Amino acid sequence: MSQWQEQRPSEEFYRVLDPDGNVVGEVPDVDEETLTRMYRTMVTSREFDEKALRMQRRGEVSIVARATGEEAVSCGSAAALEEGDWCFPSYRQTPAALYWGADMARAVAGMMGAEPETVDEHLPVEEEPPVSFTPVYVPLAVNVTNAVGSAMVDRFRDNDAVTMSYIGDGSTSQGDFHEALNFAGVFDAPAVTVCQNNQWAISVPAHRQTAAETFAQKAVAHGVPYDRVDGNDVLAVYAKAKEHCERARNGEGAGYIEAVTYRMVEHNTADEESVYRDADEREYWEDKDPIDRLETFLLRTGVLEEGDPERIREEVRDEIQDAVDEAREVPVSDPETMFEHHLHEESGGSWAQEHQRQELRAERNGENPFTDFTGEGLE
Ligand SMILES: Cc1ncc(C[n+]2csc(CCOP(=O)(O)OP(=O)(O)O)c2C)c(N)n1
Repeated sequence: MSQWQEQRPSEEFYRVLDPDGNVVGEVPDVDEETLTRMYRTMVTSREFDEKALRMQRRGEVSIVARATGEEAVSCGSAAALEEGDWCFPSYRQTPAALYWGADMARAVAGMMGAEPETVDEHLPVEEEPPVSFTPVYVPLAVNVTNAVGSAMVDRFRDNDAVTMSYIGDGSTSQGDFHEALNFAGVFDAPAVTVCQNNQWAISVPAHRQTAAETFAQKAVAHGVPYDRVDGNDVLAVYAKAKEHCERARNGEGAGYIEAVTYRMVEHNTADEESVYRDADEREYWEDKDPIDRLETFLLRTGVLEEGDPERIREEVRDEIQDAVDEAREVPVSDPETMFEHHLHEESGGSWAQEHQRQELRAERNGENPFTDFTGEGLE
């Protein structure tokens, strides 16, 4: 018996395609090439997740947080960005990075534990993506404060760049999120914040996360214009993200989107979802799969032809396999590099850091790692 039953969100949100792929709203002005790129990105992300999971099960990767079922949110919103813009992702925005051409082999090498320096040395960047991505943020909500600060820099410099950041439903309970949105509202920062409401924050369902009716309402208090969209409808996400980006680019200030989607898999590979949620929930959401929805639309409109989906899936599987093969060639980083580039490095490191370094050295020398370290000599 699950501890919680998710309460289905109201469907009072902006939608272009219904779950069966029928057009029920205004189709945004997107050319065929972009539509195909969105589709391919979402398929790539899904296949990438599957591959990463298999690598995790084999012990090649320590932990994986998949975007499965949520691909339309970050793909549709990132597609609204333009060259020169900024993206501050959290850990579930693989599709945003893939849309803008992130190098897969470099990403896999990082997941396999290679330090950035090792990755740079063995898989140097060949071409920077036209949109700048910060590294993935794990401490929740700090990416939103950082994004708003970065957006202000562009404003002060009269750059017309837009900065987009992502936050989960649970993370909107963090103070940083409110500080960021408040600042963005007051100072008209060209920052668009996307709340990827996937119904769960690990084991806490959305309805236990807030007493507000929707996560979109959280923007009201901060005076930031907002929209609530069907997060499994990539065209709806794109259309609203485009509007918010254009407003921000024209100096009209910040924007906020709540995209309602569903985490179709576990929180990450260290989680066991059956402990806290019922299996039938997933069936309900599987019918709303964002990839199937776009695929139906593209086949009906002739953007994709019979056989294209299978061909694309095969192509991306090969691409992913090539990237994994490349990443496997990257040598293991020296474990001691984890102590480098810390804030206190110049003063010799903190006592705790130095202690850990000594323990690691002892262990690697086959000695007792539980050293009796006094910290003498440290400032
Ligand atoms: C500041 C901070 N507190 C706690 C955590 C531990 N933590 C990692 S993910 C997570 C849940 C996040 O849920 P949500 O924001 O809904 O995003 P989702 O994982 O569902 O995409 C928590 C509490 C963290 N990473 N950072």
